[in-house]
Amino acid sequence: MNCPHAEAAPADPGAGTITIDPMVQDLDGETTRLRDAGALARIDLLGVPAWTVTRHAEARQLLVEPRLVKDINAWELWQSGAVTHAWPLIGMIDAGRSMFTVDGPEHRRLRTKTSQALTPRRLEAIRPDIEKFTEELLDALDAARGEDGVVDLKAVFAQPLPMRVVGMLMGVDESQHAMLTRQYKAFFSMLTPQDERLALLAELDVFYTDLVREKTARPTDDLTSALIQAEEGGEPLTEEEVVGNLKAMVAAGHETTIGLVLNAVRALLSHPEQLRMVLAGEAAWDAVIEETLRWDTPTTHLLMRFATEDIAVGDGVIRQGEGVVISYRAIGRDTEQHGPDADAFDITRPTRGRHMTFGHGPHICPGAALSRVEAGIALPALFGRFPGLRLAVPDEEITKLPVMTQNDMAAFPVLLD
Ligand code: STR
Repeated sequence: MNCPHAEAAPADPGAGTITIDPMVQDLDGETTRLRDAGALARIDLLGVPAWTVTRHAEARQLLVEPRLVKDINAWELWQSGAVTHAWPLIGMIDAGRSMFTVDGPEHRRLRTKTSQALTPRRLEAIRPDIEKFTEELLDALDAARGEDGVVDLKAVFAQPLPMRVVGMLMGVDESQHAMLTRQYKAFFSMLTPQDERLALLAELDVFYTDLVREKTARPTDDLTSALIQAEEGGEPLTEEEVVGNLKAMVAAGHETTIGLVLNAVRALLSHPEQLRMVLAGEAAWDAVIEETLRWDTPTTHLLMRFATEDIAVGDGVIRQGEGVVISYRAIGRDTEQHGPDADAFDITRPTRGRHMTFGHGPHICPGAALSRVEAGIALPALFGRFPGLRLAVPDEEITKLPVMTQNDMAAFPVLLD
């Protein structure tokens, strides 16, 4: 195969292949097509072929499969030079050495400290801080109302809250939050030219390396300092490893929780009877959070894992050297797992908690409990302060950003009362 992401028109991906739309014009349609294509589907990612897993049971199998690894060097298209840094999605895979990119015993070494810092018990200590950030941002929301009463719930509330939380955890100064938000927005957007994306990633590397050096010289009470001081299995993490973990934590902690909060608000506003139930105390906020995680996952596609041997899945085979994506949004809509009405948002659904949105196996999201705490504070506080909250535009006018891996709204204009 020659350069698959060349400027020229992409080669015909072939029959049975689903082309993932970089402009995300019809996410629900794409999710349905993926689910209906079978447990293992062929996809095209900007000219690069891959497999994706679209069903719960098969994903569960593959996520504990030791012959499926994160190391990009196991990818035949990378080894052959068919995929290079010119491919716009390369930053999702070639993200530096961290718990996100390493498997096996080394992975455990890279991850232990972080997962220990994010247990439900440890998180109780920062609950008051999250509550305080939430109240401050609700005040900001009130104040940001335009002449017409409209305010963007994303820009003013859902986006800054997780950044403040992960910033506090990792020791990133508030003066840097706006810069990071801007950089990640450009990183994820497919409208950003690839040379700009590579340049901003290099800038972020400098920023995070400086931060790690600063925390090495003057440790403070944050997870970055703890990672620097950690000795897992007698071996301290290298600077590159601390930087990698810090990057992964900030990117993941910031980006995904925005989606969780906004998708929950959107689902409730378009299902008023269920909103009424929660506000009347007839259903729990936890039920809203779990059903949102299942029905409208913040991560649409997780890139990527590579087969070190041929692996049989369902009635297909992933060949050695091929790449595998996990399509979490389709997995949440699996009718085998959630019943024939899997496409319906229903907070009373018995299987709402039996989703796999945080993954499974060794790489299962270490921030899962944190995101539940954040959403569990933000949602009741938002509707408590503004019980008449409603969309300022028809729901169909809410558009997705051109982001291939994340489920990201462009904006969420609301009226507060
Ligand atoms: C973004 C770019 C970067 O510098 C580091 C990472 C590693 C962690 C990744 C992150 C990425 C993209 C979003 C991810 C996150 C882990 C969880 C999050 C994939 C590649 C999810 O969307 C689940």
